[in-house]
Amino acid sequence: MGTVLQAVPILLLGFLCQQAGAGGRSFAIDLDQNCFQKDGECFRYISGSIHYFRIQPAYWKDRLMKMYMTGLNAVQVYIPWNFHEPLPGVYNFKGDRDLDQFLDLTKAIGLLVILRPGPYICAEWDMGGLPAWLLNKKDISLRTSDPDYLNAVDSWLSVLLPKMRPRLYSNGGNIISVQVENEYGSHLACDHRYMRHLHIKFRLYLGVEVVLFTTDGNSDKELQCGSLEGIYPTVDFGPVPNVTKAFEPLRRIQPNGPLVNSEYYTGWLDYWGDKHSTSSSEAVSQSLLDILKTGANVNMYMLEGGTNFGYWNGADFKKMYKPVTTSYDYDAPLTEAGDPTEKLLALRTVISKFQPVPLGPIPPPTPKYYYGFVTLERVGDLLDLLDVFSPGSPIVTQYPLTFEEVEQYFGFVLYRTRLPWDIPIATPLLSPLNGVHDRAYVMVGGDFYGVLERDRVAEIKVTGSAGDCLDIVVENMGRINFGANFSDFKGLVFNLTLGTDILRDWLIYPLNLDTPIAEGWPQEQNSIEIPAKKSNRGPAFYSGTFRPHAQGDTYIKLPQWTKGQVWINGFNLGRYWPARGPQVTLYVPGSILNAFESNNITVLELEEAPVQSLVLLMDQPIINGTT
Ligand code: 6GJ
Repeated sequence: MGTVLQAVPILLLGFLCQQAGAGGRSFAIDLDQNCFQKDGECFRYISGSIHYFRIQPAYWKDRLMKMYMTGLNAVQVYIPWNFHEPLPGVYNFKGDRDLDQFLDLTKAIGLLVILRPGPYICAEWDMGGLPAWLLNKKDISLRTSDPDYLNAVDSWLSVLLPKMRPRLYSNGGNIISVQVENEYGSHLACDHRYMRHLHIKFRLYLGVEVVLFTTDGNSDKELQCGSLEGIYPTVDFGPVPNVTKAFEPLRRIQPNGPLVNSEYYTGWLDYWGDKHSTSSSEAVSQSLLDILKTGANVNMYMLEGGTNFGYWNGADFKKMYKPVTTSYDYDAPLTEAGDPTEKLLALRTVISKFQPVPLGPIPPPTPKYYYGFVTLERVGDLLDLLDVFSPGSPIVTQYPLTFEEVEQYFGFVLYRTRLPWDIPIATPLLSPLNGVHDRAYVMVGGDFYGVLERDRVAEIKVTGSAGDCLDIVVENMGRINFGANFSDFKGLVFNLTLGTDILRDWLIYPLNLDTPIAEGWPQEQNSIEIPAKKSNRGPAFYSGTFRPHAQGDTYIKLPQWTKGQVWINGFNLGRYWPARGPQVTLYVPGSILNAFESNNITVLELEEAPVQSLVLLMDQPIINGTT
């Protein structure tokens, strides 16, 4: 039985009202004075976005301190549902997912919090924060009143929101407002039953006092669809020539009350293969000045971007599939490594014209270390390591299944079949319906033939003999996080053909790379007999060790490598792809290193490794390389 849209009984609402304002603290909207009211006084927030899920916990305090010293009085915090509920009913709030620890730090430092729990958050994060296991129901209608979607949302909110209630400002905490959904006006469904359902749930768990708001692009159309009676509307826009004009659509639907720009873009995101995005300090400072002059409230998106560690990056669809890079530097005022920039100092000067900024210097950049070259040894082909990474028996199926159907949501899956007949002449292997999501590394008889790529390479020519293994390692490069086609299934989502015939009878191997590597593979495993290989092409593992003279941040560069994944001490740093750019180095937080001890580097190269398998640990980032 799906969720019936629940109406909160009037009695219950009455009870909730009695709870309002306990302790005399209040944060509310003053429609007469066009301001927020904090404890009865007009209050304007100057906030910045920071994503705890893109920064190692050891550095949370450092970043928040820098934000406080910049003169911000609030931080805006997204909560990615998929980061905390990796499987239905399985919750993780530990370690780098310890949301309570992060929020405690914001309060201890004296920052207010603008909370954005979604359930959808966009954020260039996999599937916009929605868990991929929702796609186990193939025809689910995400971000609508689809009962299966709402059931999962209700279950998640029943865990998350009660944790947030004691942290609300009126209950003695520092959360002053909570956003419902995210830019719903940009989602074609425009299903207000869904938004009303969320509104009821947020009120049920958070009470009637907390300020609830929506955020939408600053157009009448987006605000029309994205806003909802009873929830305060806000907009987002970056540097503009005329801020008053930019706020006009908001004023048309909200004539009174505080003006809010919930996402004032201080930079922009990067896609693999595009130029690194930058946004001038002058333009960003000027529009911030103009926004503050109007008396508006503002949140700078991003104050610090951070990193898409592991496989967490999202993607957009702009005429073609465009995955976001590992670095989420965003050309933000604090760099990916949390270092203050000239842009930060310029924004601090602007802020100081409107409210006192804390005395004293902004904490300086943390030291970056050059640990030098590390030689890696070839461990072996991925195809020779299935007993390590896919110990269970393969799934036998006539036609390919998606990642979601085999319940492997991130990383890689091997699809294996056998050539049905001799193909002495190079014959097209192709996905007629562009069904490789997202990149496929093709081997015949163990020899690497090349890559199929979504929206870019739909065909590759192969030869071989009947019975040869045709192995296709498919990589999930990140799920689309914005726009309409949301159910971004991964894997071979449509059949492949060889020549004109559909390939059948597949073995599917879900590949769990991260658990063995986190447990010390290959360095700490007993020696493994792996056949030597003459070629440096095709998916293969390399590993090495180094002994850093400090426990400080560094950047790993993989010169002449092509594309792959890199781990240090079992921590998945993310994707490297210097062959595509613009990102060339990956940020390595010092917190994952062990000074003066042996540290492990493990690399999965997917295409072609250099003859000399060296990597370099250097003290400078390169995220604007050639593309
Ligand atoms: C916001 O909408 C979103 O709310 N935004 C962006 N949207 C443009 C989508 C590109 C086609 S880019 C940066 C921000 C974040 O994604 C934010 O979560």
